[in-house]
Amino acid sequence: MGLKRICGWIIRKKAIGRVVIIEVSSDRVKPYVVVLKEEREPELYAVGKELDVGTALCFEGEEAQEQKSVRGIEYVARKIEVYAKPIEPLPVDTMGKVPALLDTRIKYRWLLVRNPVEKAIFRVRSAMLAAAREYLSSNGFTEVQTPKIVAAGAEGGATLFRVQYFENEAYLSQSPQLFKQMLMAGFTRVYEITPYFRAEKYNTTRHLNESWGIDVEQGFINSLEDVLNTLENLVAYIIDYVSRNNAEELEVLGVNLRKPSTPFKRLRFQEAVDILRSEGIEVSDTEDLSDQAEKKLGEIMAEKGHDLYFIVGFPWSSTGFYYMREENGVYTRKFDLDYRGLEIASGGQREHRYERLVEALREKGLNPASFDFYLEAFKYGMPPHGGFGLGVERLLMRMLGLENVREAILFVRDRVRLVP
Ligand code: ATP
Ligand code: AMO
Repeated sequence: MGLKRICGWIIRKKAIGRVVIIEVSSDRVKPYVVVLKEEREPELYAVGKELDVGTALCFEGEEAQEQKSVRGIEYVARKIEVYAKPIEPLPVDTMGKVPALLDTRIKYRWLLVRNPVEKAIFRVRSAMLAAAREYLSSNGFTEVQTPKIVAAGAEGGATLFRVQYFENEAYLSQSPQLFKQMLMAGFTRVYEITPYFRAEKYNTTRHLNESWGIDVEQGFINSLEDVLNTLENLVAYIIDYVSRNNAEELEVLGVNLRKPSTPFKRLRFQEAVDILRSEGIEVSDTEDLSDQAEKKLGEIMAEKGHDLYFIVGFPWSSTGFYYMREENGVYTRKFDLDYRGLEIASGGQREHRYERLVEALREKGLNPASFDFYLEAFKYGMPPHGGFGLGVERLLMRMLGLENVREAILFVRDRVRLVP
């Protein structure tokens, strides 16, 4: 066993007779439980008795022979060093016994990460990204970084945040889309873990104004299937990785995760429309599925045993300019990946032929001149390629059964939040 030094914050203190029990939150999800007995360690007992919840300390000790606490790992301390005492009582319950409203949780997230549930969520988030990096790098993808201050948006003008860039108008990047495609001029596989900045007009449980994506692009593809394979294997790998490495987090959160089986079900967009119509849901042939339609489809697919499923072949009228169109021109090679009725990723095969791309920009009412920097990359040997953006918060939300996307990001940027 041996002596160990552990640092953290007191989240609970209990005095029973001549024993003081303090629970210390550190980087593990379960607290360290330090039992101080007047009889056994009178000096430490005297120190411990005076400490308040919120104190930052380190202790040296060893795991107790007999583990009696159900809440954490019991330690016998040999030394306690106090680093900082709270100057006011804490505004929230860091032990996690008293549930806080979402608004309070968001405001005090930096303090509540002392509590096992909040800590567990963000440790799983960290593991998700580690898993993604592990999967992608071991499959030959190069991690890249692209600019976040840009001259043109990839996902339409409506959700762009403007910034003054010296004498020019610029925007915050909505998506690394254009840049990851440009890199297909010299890499065959890239990925980026990146923020998306979007001035979403709606206040929903699944939209943030600053969110994160795992963005992938791969070249020399034979068909869209190559891209779908990458995404389903990536998602299955992430879920499996978390289920193997984060047992303690999942236990605290009461979540039972199992690796989904691959391949995921592929549904044509038109099939999805037909299914929904047969259930009496009104859906358009030319527009993206509504929030309600997405949810309903999730229920129908769950009944058939599909938690995760692709919707492939969105109509051209509903997509960005960069997706490859099918021969008939009506449908595209754009897909979504939905997880229990929530879109968690979107992607497709791109138009890599220069003339067609210019035509597509015009058809979407965009000025090709504003995209010169992007179009140039298609002049010198651009292979067929495709990719996707996988929403980190949305995937985490579904994996852990969270109700609001705001629970899946440490510092929330939404319509009403610019601090902390
Ligand atoms: P993407 O990431 O491709 O933008 P998404 O999942 O973010 O997809 P949106 O495309 O932004 O979803 O929204 C889907 C549709 O739902 C849009 O037509 C949008 O107008 C509508 N919508 C979203 N939130 C609300 C809301 N709170 N009230 C009404 N309509 C909404
Ligand atoms: P899309 O716009 O669908 O596609 O974004 C990809 C994924 O990112 C997540 N996401 C968001 N999550 C929270 N709040 C938001 N405001 C938000 N916006 C997007 C979703 C979504 O599925 N360029 C394409 C990707 C590609 O084709 O490669 C794109 O950005 O989970």
